[in-house]
Amino acid sequence: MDRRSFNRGMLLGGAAVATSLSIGTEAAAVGGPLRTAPAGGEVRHIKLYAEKLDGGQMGYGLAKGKATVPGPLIELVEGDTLHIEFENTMDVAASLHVHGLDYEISSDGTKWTRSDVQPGDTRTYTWRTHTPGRRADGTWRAGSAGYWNYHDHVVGTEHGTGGVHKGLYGPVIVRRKGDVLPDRTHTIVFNDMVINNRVRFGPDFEATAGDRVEFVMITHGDHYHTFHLHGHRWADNRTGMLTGPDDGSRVVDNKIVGPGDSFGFQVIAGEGVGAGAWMYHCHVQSHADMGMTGMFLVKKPDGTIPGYDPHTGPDTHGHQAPHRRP
Ligand SMILES: [Cu+2]
Repeated sequence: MDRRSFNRGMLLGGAAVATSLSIGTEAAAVGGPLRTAPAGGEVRHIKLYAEKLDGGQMGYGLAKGKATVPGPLIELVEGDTLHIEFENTMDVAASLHVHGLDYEISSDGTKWTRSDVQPGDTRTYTWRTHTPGRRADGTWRAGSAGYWNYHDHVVGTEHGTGGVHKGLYGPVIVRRKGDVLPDRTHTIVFNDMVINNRVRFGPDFEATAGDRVEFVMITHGDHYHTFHLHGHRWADNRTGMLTGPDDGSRVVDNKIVGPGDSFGFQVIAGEGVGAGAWMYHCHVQSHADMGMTGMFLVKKPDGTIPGYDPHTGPDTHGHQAPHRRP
């Protein structure tokens, strides 16, 4: 199979439905060879649906009936072009607006530019990406690589305030050739005072010590937050990783974030600290106290987590059910 393919679920179809558009292959065994992003330049096509969900929520999905909050991870390599056939199955107009990538005004996803999509209609949005390089005038042009995000820009107000509030948002990763690929990627979205639109407490994420785990962190809504992860840290740069001993990027475990922001990083689960139920949370104290917190559950190879009882754990964590807010 070609390295650059849709993930197994999407290729096989049927019962297994992809929840992301991935450039990766099967996860490497722990301690296996490092996998890196190939060169870009492919032209790819996907379908994306906007759907109503239970409890008044809305979501994006790669197949009908499969919408999620957050929406599917869309992963590209610099040089790739993505055509997205977007179908609005809802009874209100909606759209798709992306940060960080190259798009013509016809793919802006706003009412102002008439690039919104009426109920039942379909529209193709095109996102392009580019590698870094020198302009003719000698200045340096940044590449598209980064941790970005997409969201609705139409529902509720002409800024998509209602759509974003109800769950129409998702992650985009553009990698650079040679970037290290993770074993898996998780998305954490601080949206107003909740995480991933759950009523109280964010989702828990599981890993085995030694896994290379990537987090994409996005912020929406009306508030500023500080994202904090226990026991792990990252470099405050494009990849979250230092390139070597002379890389002066600041290393942090806490980062100020505001609406529209997105960033990402990779950690080796439990590196130097071992397995455990490592909290992540907003570090604004009142926000944490209101439930803006979740767990990074790092298991030992035998599957156990020292000191963690899901039923009596700190702050009554342990529930896995998605509690969507009304
Ligand atoms: Cu907060």
